[in-house]
Amino acid sequence: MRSSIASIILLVGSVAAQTENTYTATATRSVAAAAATAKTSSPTSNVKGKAFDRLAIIWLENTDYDMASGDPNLAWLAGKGITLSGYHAVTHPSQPNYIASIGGDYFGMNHDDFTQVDKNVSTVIDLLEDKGISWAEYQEDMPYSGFEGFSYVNQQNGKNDYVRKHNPAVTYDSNAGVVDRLAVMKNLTLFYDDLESETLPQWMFITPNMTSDGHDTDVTVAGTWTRNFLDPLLDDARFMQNTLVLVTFDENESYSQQNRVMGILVGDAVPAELVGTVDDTYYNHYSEAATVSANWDLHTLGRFDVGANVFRMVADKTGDELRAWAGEFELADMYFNSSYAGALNDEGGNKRFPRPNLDGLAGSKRTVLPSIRDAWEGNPAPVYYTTGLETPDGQHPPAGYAPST
Ligand SMILES: *[C@@H]1O[C@H](CO)[C@@H](O)[C@H](O)[C@H]1NC(C)=O
Ligand SMILES: *[C@@H]1O[C@H](CO)[C@@H](O)[C@H](O)[C@H]1NC(C)=O
Ligand SMILES: *[C@@H]1O[C@H](CO)[C@@H](O)[C@H](O)[C@H]1NC(C)=O
Ligand SMILES: *[C@@H]1O[C@H](CO)[C@@H](O)[C@H](O)[C@H]1NC(C)=O
Ligand SMILES: *[C@H]1O[C@H](CO)[C@@H](O)[C@H](O)[C@H]1NC(C)=O
Repeated sequence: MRSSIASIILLVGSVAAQTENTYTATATRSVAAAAATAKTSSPTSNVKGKAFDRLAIIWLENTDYDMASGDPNLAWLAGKGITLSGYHAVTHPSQPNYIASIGGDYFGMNHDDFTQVDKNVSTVIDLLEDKGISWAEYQEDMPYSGFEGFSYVNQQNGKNDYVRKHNPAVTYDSNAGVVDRLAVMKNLTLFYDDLESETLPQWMFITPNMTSDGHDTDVTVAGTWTRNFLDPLLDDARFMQNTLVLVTFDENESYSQQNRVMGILVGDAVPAELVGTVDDTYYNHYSEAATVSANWDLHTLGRFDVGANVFRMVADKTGDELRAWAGEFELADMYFNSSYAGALNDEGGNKRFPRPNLDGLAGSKRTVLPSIRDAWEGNPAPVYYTTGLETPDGQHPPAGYAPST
């Protein structure tokens, strides 16, 4: 009996160990087969938040602030909500920005190459599930739910469509190693199915394809796509249920300038008196996780999410204090245009994952997720996270993490 339980556990262990790189087929017949059999699910929940009950995050690509705010469709959208004029990306190129937004760091990443982040690194997904908050990703033109491959091109014209580098959840093995998590990484077609059946989750990350998001095109295409997507939803009661929508960009296009991007908040969760206003508070991609933790009273990752400013309209309701950049280095001297060293940097330097800050966050309103504490307690890795909002960049790296070039 004992030995059969042990062998079942071993079997489960070996299946789980492969889950993160099983679903990669792109040949036409395999895609058809996978599309027919891939597990897809639409769990729902109704956990009340302090400022919103649903969050939809939409990321567009590579656009300077002035270009974004000058686009007529994005300007139209901004007029329906709050413009975030002090929102910053964290480095270049794309991929590290995406992984930072859910992981609280980019761990030195300086590339868009195929990456699997170690299983022991947690993300916002762990924070949400801990409190029973449903989530999903909607990745336009992902060939089937839970696809783990590097990319999938348009089958008619061979152009780029889906890319893994714009899918933050799948890049972390803590998500890709779990079948039930793969089942909620879906394509945009299934967004409309979930809308129709009123099974949209409470947290969702939406990535348009490489044409729609402006990556292979320009901000005019991205702005048009965004307006076409959101215009009907703004009046759709199946979507607007105390919903907040964040539209922003992964990074600025001009690498030689400060990596500031436009952010727009819309939705029926935006208080009427704030519609059409500009919020110039300092934010960065870590504010996305901070805002989610504040809204639903979640734990934290113990990384840069802890110090990041919570979006003001949410902070107004949660009591989180908004701070201005006050670091050793002037904000104007921070370009956030290159990466410090770290585990995911491919140019050398210190390869060690830093430990979440488990002991030095006095003054933080929230505590680190217990499972993160269990995983990292006693680990002698360096810690560079604080309760401050000031984050490093390649030219101002954390101690011990100077880039090697
Ligand atoms: C979307 O995903 C579903 C489920 O895996 C699949 O059946 C469908 O073919 C996909 N749609 C597109 C447009 O790729
Ligand atoms: C990208 O998505 C749009 C619709 O949002 C679609 O028209 C287009 O065919 C897709 N792919 C490419 C390569 O344009
Ligand atoms: C970042 O911006 C600074 C200031 O313009 C510039 O000197 C540096 O070369 C830029 N770094 C990269 C990697 O583009
Ligand atoms: C996380 O995994 C990496 C690689 O497997 C390992 O080097 C590191 O020690 C692990 N950290 C913890 C806290 O388990
Ligand atoms: C990115 O591009 C804009 C140009 O619109 C430039 O002003 C800015 O310095 C760069 N980053 C920012 C900060 O918008």
